[in-house]
Amino acid sequence: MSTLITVAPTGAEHAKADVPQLPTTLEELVETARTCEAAGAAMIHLHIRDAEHQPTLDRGYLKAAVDAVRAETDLIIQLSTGGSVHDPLEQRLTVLDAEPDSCSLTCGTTNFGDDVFLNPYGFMSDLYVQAQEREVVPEFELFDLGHVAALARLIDTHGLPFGGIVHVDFVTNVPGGMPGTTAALMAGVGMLPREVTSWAATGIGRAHLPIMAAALSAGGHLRVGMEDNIMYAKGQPVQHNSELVSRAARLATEMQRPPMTTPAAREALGVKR
Ligand code: KMH
Ligand code: ZN
Repeated sequence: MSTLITVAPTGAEHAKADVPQLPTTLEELVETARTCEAAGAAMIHLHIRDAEHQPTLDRGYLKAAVDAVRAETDLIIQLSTGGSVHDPLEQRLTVLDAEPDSCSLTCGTTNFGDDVFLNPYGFMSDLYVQAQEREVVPEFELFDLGHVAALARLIDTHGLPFGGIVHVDFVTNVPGGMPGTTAALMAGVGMLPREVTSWAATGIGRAHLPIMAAALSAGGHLRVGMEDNIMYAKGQPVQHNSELVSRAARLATEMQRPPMTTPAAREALGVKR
């Protein structure tokens, strides 16, 4: 069994001024996408920044990024519908207008440090149905165990997502969400509804490596990237997202689960060709 490696290169939380190596311009994003694909990533989870390096959901910026990454790589392009904690729900739904292959769909509200990452059931439900209608494959982001129950409710209510596959990603160690421990991850995996076909995991900050090891050993897939973790090791900041992808690919290969190719990932996730 191979390993799907997703790179989340930017996120909405880190400031370019604090982390200059964060890819925020279109040129930096495309270069990052190319390098990470070569290092073993098959999917990219994108948050877009504007000319001032601030998070944006502006359709023009999103479409330009989708088009450029699509032109330059074979990566599955997943746009974040989570955006930043300040983005209004209505605008988060418009992300689908940029025609990504995949979109994130977080399955519940979470405390997010001192902020709240809002995901009321009505919003999740609208996003689920709109993704079905537009033939976009959702990746269900699970920040907490209650989110697993909400996912089951969405599937029961609306049927399977576009593509007929249910792929989830446990986002662990967000301050306010589930801890980045093997025990918490395994509790979540044990609760997954039977419709779930594959799962991945990421650990924010210092949970990055422990969660990677736990996921690899338990048959899960991986998400890595500077959205989740800006330290390669103690005292050693990440200089480029490809360092994180390369390490994930090396570990996965050693575990006899080499990186999944992009065509295999499209097949596995039910993404349109
Ligand atoms: N930036 C977080 C508030 C997602 O991409 O869907 C939400 C997030 C989840 O990153
Ligand atoms: Zn994200």
